[in-house]
Order: sequence, then C-alpha cells, then structure tokens
Amino acid sequence: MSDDKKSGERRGLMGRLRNGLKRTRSGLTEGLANVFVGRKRLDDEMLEELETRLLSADMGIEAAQTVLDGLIEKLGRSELRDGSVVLEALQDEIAKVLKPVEQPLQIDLSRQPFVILTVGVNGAGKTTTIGKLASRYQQQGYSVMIAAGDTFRAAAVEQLKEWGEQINCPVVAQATGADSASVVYDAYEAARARGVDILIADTAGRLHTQGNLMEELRKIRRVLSRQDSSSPHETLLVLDGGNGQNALAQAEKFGEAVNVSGLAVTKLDGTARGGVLLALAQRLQVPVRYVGVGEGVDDLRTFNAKEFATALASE
Ligand SMILES: Nc1nc2c(ncn2[C@@H]2O[C@H](COP(=O)(O)OP(=O)(O)O)[C@@H](O)[C@H]2O)c(=O)[nH]1
Ligand SMILES: [Mg+2]
Repeated sequence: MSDDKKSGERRGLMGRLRNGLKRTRSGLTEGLANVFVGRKRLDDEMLEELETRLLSADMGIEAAQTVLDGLIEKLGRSELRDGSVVLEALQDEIAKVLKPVEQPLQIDLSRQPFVILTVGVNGAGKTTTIGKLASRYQQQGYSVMIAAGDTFRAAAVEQLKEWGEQINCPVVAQATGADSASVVYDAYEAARARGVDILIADTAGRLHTQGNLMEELRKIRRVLSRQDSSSPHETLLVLDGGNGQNALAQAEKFGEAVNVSGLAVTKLDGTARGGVLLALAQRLQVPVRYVGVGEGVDDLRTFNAKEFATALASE
C-alpha cells in the first residue's frame, strides 16, 4: 500500500473515532474556549467548570481529580494565551491517565489456535464485537473461527451465523439450550484440526441467575485449559460504554469470577459518557484492547491513549 493511501486511510479511521466520540466531546469542550476568554490564569471558577464537565463525561471523581491536578501543575503558574492551550493540556492529562491501559492484544501464533473468550452482560456488544474482530483478523491474514457459545437465546446463534456469512468466517454452533462448554470444546477441536489461527468464542450474557452464568463461564475456561493450559489466551470483557459508571461494577463482577485480561468498550458513539474509560483505566488497570464506535464492521478501533484523548478533547 502506498504511504499516501495509508495516511488517507488513517485519517478516515481517525475521523470515525472523532465522529464516534462527538457527544462526549461536545459535553467536554463545547463553549469551553469562551469560558477562558478574558482570563489570564486558571482560577477556581474555571477549575469548577472543568470539573463539572469531566464528571458529566462520567470520568468518576478520582480520574477527574487526577486530570485537574495535572492541569493545575501544568498551567497553574503560566499565563493562558487562549483556550487552545487549555485544550491541549487537557488532552495530555487525559492521555496520561489512559496510557497505562494502552496494551494492544498480541496474537501469539505459537498457540494454535489462539483463543479469545468474550464475556459480558446481554446487550453489551459481544456478538457484534466478535464479528468486527473476526473480520479485522481475517484482513490481517489470520484464519479465524467463531464458536457460538451463547446457547441460551435462539436469536444469539442466528445473529452470529449472519455475521459469519457476511464476513465469510466459519461459525461452530449447536442447537439452543446445548451445553455452552461443549460447543466451545467442539469448536476448539475443529480449529485445531483445520489449523485455524484464532478461535473467538461467544458466551451468554445472562442465564437464570448470575451465579449460573459465572459458573458456566468458569466451566468453559476449565474445558479450554484442559486442551491447552494457557488457553483461553485472552478473556475479553465487553462493556457498553453508555453504561458509564455501571460498567465499572460489571467489570468488577466479571473480574472476580473469571480472569479478565482485556476490555473492549463499545457504543462510545451513542453516549456522552465516553469519559468512563478514564475511570476504568484508573480503577481497574485492565488493558483496554478495543473501542467500538458504531454498528458497522469497520467501527472497531485498537485502543490508543493519545488518539483517544485527542478525539475526546478537541474542538
Ligand atoms: N452504536 C453502536 N451500537 C453497537 C456497538 N456495538 C454493538 N452495538 C449494538 O448493540 C446491540 C447489542 O449488541 P450485541 O452484539 O448483540 O450484544 P451482546 O448481547 O453482548 O452479544 C446491537 O444492536 C448492536 O448492533 C457500537 O459500538 N456502537
Ligand atoms: Mg450476543
């Protein structure tokens, strides 16, 4: 690919992220420049205005405080020429909070297959994220297989099969009500036999009780680890970014039950609460692998702290 085409594509993808984060961004920065007009330094009133905005983006008190402290340290004594100085500093401070969780998922090809187990509550975006991920890995040249481990709802298997057809990716499924761990086991065997690089397993987001759900997820992990003690190689928790601070509570629950190794935060396009990533970063310190900014196959981004911060806090 030519460099021109590459940078054009990059701009397109950045645009998608920027566009996706529109609602959070406008809450954070709309009219912010006016607040700074005629002031020479960061004063209490400005800090209060900023704090309100950070909290309405659902950053949570701790992360908002960290960002404000950073701003005070950076700008406190210097003279403010204009609002853009503040915006740039805000980007830097947001990126600083997010940087530790910028740890992209590395596919280890010595594991065959490399297994990604997705978990998360109903409606979080698991199935959609699996479709997007499978397509992305295929484009990168990996062979991919999907296991329809959400056997609780009839529609779940259908939805996954539709994705499989759309992106031309094999889906291993059984009837509704089948044992989820046995579906994943079958898929594992098939992937191994066919030399598939990556197996992505879907799971239920709700069973009769939460205890049942967590037990089922643990069982799937046990079955996988009997095949390859390092499997699953990634347990990806999918969280709906629109849930704001509730996403934190979900992450804590799943984290206690299964060993979550990475996060995908979805639906950032439909919410003004995109700041929740900072709360997640600061509280949980679990790597954020991907962010979802739409329903389409290309609306998934590898998480990058600086890029995210820039898309979040700019004009
Ligand atoms: N706008 C938007 N919608 C999404 C995104 N990810 C998933 N969805 C939608 O959210 C709904 C639930 O997603 P689904 O993948 O079925 O969730 P699951 O129950 O966790 O498997 C579907 O209508 C998806 O199209 C996203 O990043 N942005
Ligand atoms: Mg699903």
